[in-house]
Amino acid sequence: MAEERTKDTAAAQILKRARESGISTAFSRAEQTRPCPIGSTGVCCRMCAMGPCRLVGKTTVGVCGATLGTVVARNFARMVAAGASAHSDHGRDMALTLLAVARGEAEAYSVRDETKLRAVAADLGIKHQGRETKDVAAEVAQTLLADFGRQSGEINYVERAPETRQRLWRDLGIAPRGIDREVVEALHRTHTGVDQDASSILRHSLRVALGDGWGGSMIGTDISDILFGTPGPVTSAANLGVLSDDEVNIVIHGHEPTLSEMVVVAAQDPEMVAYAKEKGAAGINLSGICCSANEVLMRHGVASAGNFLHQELAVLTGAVELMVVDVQCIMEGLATLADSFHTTLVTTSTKAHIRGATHVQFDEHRAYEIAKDIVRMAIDNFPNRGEVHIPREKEGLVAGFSHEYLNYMQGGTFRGSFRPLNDAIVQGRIRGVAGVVGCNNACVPQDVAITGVIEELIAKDVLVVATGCAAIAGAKYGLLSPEVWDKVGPNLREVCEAIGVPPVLHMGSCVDNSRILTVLTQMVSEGGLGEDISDLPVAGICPEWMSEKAIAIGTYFVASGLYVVFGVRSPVSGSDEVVDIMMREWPQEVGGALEFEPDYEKIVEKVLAQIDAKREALGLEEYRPDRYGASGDQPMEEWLAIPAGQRSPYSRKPVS
Ligand code: SF4
Ligand code: MSK
Repeated sequence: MAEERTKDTAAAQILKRARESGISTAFSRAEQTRPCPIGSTGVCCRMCAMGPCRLVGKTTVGVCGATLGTVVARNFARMVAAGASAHSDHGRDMALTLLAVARGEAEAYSVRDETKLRAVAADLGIKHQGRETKDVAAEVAQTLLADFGRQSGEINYVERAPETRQRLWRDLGIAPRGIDREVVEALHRTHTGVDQDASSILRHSLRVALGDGWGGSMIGTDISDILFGTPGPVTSAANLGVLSDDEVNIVIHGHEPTLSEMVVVAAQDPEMVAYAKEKGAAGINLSGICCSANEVLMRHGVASAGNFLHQELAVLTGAVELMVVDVQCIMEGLATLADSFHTTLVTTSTKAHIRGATHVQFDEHRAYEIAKDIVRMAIDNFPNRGEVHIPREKEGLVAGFSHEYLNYMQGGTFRGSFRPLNDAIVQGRIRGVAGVVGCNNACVPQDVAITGVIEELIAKDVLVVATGCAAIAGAKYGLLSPEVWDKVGPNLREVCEAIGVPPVLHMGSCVDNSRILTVLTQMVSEGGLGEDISDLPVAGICPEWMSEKAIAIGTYFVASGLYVVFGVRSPVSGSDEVVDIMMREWPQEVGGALEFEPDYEKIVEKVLAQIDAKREALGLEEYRPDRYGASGDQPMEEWLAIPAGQRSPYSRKPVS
């Protein structure tokens, strides 16, 4: 039954009601739709009209002679290219918005974090002292935009990586030239009759992915911070219980923060609140799904109604007046579902139309006006609300751990550093660090692997950083709340309490995985943990992945030197040659490996083995549980006492 496909009791209640009413959801459709056993292992090639060629049984090559290795590698490379395109197009839109702001063409926006703007300008070698903000912003936007169409040389942020890593990329010929160029070349190479050597195809997919992580995604994160503020810790809540039974519920879903930021402002506009009351509502309640949720959660404390598989469930409560979406991870099934309820589904991007939805074209030049129109549509829909079933489940959380804030937290404004974290790792108080990232997947029980991995790792003194839907999953079970201490190993607990951070750090949305790259780089430059990212006792995990973006993220972490393991199933299991390249050739070339393992307990074993092997290679003290454990002070609480709108990632004093 569909309700057995989740660990979440709120989801199970809604799914039971849906089943009894005969309404289909991704959960029930996943029961009926078995994944194609051929396509899911990567051995189906449909690159030309002599196929599709399915390389199964006695068929070991395609009509053109393409081998299993070539076919599987090509399919994988195309996943990386599609994922990188999604992140990078997001980054491009952010850069175009910054340029419009600098030119005075997008009045609703401004540069909210001038410190970050000038830090980015300095990184790019742009003179910023004594120059007006708008001029610096315009040059930063144009310089970063040039990285998309660059034909030769390297994208700018390659230079942010540790020097050893930069040299390695250059020696291997995988330093990305232009973000778009690498994607186009991936599509060219994988066209029929071009690159037909699995190693070569996969090496290029590393280059494409680097253009995402150190390019499009990093640009997306930096410019979001410049325009909307660099996050610092915020308290909030997650799960369907954040929906309100007496207010107008607007759910923001998708990825780009340009529209959602404006909806946040419009929903607080006294004119809109008064209008909602006129229509019989107690007010306006905003919440988010997926990464739009993460963006407004990190910056404004807007509650999250849930992760990827919660999008339909929110509508099924009957309490959502309007769901506004932009791009990525939006299920087409929402349109049909919304028809069965009073919910209005609003699409806003030129790139993402859904038949049956209401399209309101977003334009950053008229952003606030459009956001108000959307909020008004939601309010007008409130009187149409019928029966409502909102589960009570919601858990408190702390989110908003930008790299800047972590730096500040470990030493203040003048002595900010990663020294305390590095020292704790060197001493064995923190065993290592794991990134737990990525989606939900309707083919596996919702949240089981994500929360299982997080709980086992923090119990064994591994600090977890989380992004995307994995972060929301953790939040729904209280793993991002300061009350989680009874589940944390004594050594990790001591360090986290002393520094003042929870054991699971919510670092943002999918593009914000680039924040993890920045943290890793700073851990290297802080010293004591080797010369390169590949030396660190760190691993990446994507327990319930489903999107091509997740594959691109995993691949850029591998190319940056990490061991990365994905759950669910392997899209490359059809070729031993490809598996061998990812597990044996890549470690020799880039120091990272990519593995797929459906059993989350085995994932934990593999990650701990990897972390311990890195510790040993660094000559660090052997990790010994129960050696430490006395708790320290809790400076984060001091910070959280500052009212939300007055917090800065650079100071523990209120800013006006
Ligand atoms: Fe078949 Fe080769 Fe065409 Fe692929 S490219 S569909 S393997 S003939
Ligand atoms: S939203 S890519 S389901 S993490 Fe970024 Fe969640 Fe995966 Fe989409």
